[in-house]
Amino acid sequence: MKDASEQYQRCAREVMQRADDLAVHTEGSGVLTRTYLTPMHHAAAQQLSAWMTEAGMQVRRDDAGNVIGRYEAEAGSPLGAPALVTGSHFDTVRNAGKYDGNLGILLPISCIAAWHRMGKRFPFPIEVIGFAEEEGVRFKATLLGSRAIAGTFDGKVLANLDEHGSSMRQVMQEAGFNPDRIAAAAWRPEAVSAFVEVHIEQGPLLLNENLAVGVVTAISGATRFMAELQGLAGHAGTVPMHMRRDAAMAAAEIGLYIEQRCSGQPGLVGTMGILEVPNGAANVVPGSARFSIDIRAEQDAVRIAAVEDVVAEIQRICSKRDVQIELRKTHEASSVACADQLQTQLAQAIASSGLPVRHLPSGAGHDAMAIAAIADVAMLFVRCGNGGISHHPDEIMTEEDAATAAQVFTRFVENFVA
Ligand code: HGY
Ligand code: MN
Ligand code: MN
Repeated sequence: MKDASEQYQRCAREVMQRADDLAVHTEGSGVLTRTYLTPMHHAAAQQLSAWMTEAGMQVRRDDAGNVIGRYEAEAGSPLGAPALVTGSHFDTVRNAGKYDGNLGILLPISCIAAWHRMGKRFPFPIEVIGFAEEEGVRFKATLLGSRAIAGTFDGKVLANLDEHGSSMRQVMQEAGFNPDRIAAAAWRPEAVSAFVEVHIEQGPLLLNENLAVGVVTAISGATRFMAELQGLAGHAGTVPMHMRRDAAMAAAEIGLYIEQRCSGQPGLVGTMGILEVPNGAANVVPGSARFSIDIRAEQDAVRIAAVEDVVAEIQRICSKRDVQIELRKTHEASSVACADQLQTQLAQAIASSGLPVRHLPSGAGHDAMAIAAIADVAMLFVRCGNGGISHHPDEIMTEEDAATAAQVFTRFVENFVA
């Protein structure tokens, strides 16, 4: 037991140090921002690839930019046996925390490095995937890496432009990837026995209940839009209020409706994360505005009803204010239930580590949602500190909880039954 706990402590130290090491690959000075296929994103991919190689894995990249490490099965295992797959994303939101996504790649790499040092292998191969893009920040398209693996990548997004006017296709080609080969990069369902993702909770529940880890029951579905409003600019001092076609006020009224419509129903949330007046000025009535909408719920019917009401109200507000709107859906993912038999195995791994077992839903979206198209999925949540804050530089976790997660992940793999 002592040796094992030393193994987990060593793993945890390595994970925490590497989270810091990976955070230096950022576009922002003094903040962590790493968006899809930037030079910093490539540097992070190189670093992950090096750590995977050190851990005894064969490493490859697919044409979506995913970094994939394979830890072969023990000698004598049947050739072509399906793999236990794990991983998470290494892109980030703007001004992000260090652990969202990255933990789910670093922790399995360090556990495999320990097994490699011990010469320990399993009767099945293990694949660790660093998904290249999950957040949808640069090209307003999400889960690109996991959709490519799942065979659900929508080629239409290749035409999406970033803020500099570069298309995803162009950026991929400049990076040496062939977007027309993404479809061929999709994995066959029979190649995967299960997918388990380790991820920080990004919320306060485990912290409030003083629990280090939890088993995810389901991942909330989400619907996201970008909206461009076009009213009429005018002089702030001379245009009477009743004659205005103020795009910012239309956006504000819409935002307040979203807040009101998404309040009061457990698990339903609505967010206007982007709200901008392009080239605004204090003495000009805003002629244009743009904003995002993100609506989520554990039950798809609840989310779909809220989305329908919000879209209808947007049309009413814009027509009342004589403001034109272009509303573009940028993301839609149904809620995904985690496989019961994998939840049971994670729960057993937690219980056998002497810890209470807590099941909880995920309000955040994850790569597991996309991989669910080809395999049973499960998620192990790890406690966040600072009130559970995430998508923020104050996102924290402890080395002790990383050691606990390493122990639970190890026990899960050691006892894994497909
Ligand atoms: O938005 C999400 O839920 C995830 O962090 N991409
Ligand atoms: Mn995130
Ligand atoms: Mn994430």
